[in-house]
Amino acid sequence: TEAPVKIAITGAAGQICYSLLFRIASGSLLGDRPIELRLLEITPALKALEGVVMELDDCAFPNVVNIEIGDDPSKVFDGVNLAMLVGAMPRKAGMERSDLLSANGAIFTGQGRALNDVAADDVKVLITGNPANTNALIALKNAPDIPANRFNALTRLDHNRAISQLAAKVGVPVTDISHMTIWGNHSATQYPDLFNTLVGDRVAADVVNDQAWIEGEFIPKVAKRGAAIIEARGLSSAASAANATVEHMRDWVLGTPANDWVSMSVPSDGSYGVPEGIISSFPCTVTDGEYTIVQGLEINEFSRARIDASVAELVDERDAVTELGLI
Ligand code: NAX
Repeated sequence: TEAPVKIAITGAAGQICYSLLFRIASGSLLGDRPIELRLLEITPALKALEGVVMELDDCAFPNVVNIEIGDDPSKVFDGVNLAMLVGAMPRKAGMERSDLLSANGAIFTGQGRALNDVAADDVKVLITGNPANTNALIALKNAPDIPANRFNALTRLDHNRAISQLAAKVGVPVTDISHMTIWGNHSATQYPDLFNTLVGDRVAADVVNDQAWIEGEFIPKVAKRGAAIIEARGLSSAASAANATVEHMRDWVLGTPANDWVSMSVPSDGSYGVPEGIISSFPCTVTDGEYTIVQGLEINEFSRARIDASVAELVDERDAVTELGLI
């Protein structure tokens, strides 16, 4: 029998994981491959996590061969092949950005070191917890023995949001949209690029043919969708974030569809003038478990300015966590 894939998930008693764990366990990630879940929480949340595990047990999912929980990353991450780092410290009222970065820095330095010490050699690490790109950079820098390209951050939710908004605008099913790209940071500065996106076989920006809509409605709507969900639901997006986390990891492991790409935040190799040393969102394809940044796309003047602005924010965050001694 096949050895189970060991999957670590952090923040396992939280909102996103209440959806994510059941998607993974039911086969949305790896189909019917056997899996073992390794769930990490902080000590006060372990009781709640036990309740979530009771519910997982009650689903009697055939592919789940074992579930372990704990509050010590060096135990929970032991031998893991995939790690989804969802748990993070949310920004609270009155919190400065530097407070947020240091609170999360403490989490992601420790988890980076633990992965470095005990994860399987083939580990892939996906960071969903915010600020996701910079948290991923902190984890990567604290895991010197793991290749840098095994650390990704999530911009797939933004990617999916952009597809959905565009499809609604031009009145086509989402399956008619391809080659969407989110560039930059998972933040309000992110840039969803309609100049390389296709609607059928036509450039989306030409189909829309309305630069005012692109700048004044589309981009802000995608970038501020998280806030709109909070406004409507009273809670931040969870099921859609879980879905995006599953899709990113599934595509990273099993490959992207032919003739399309997805948005992944990956360590920059200098492509498209994005400086090395930050984790930024790019159009990527995946074959045999290795992603490649799509090369040769045209970047017009408008796109250039938007990408540069988001990248500048990532460079600022990198500088801030460097100053705090986190990387
Ligand atoms: P919740 O607050 O519901 O859950 C987070 C859980 O993480 C809590 O149970 C907490 O105890 C746990 N946790 C905190 N520190 C931990 C640590 N050191 N080790 C293990 N677990 C720890 O938040 P939820 O709504 O699930 O969101 C989780 C994270 O995803 C947040 O940082 C949120 O900002 C981020 N998001 C990222 C998105 C993205 O597209 N990249 C979109 C959705 C979401 O906003």
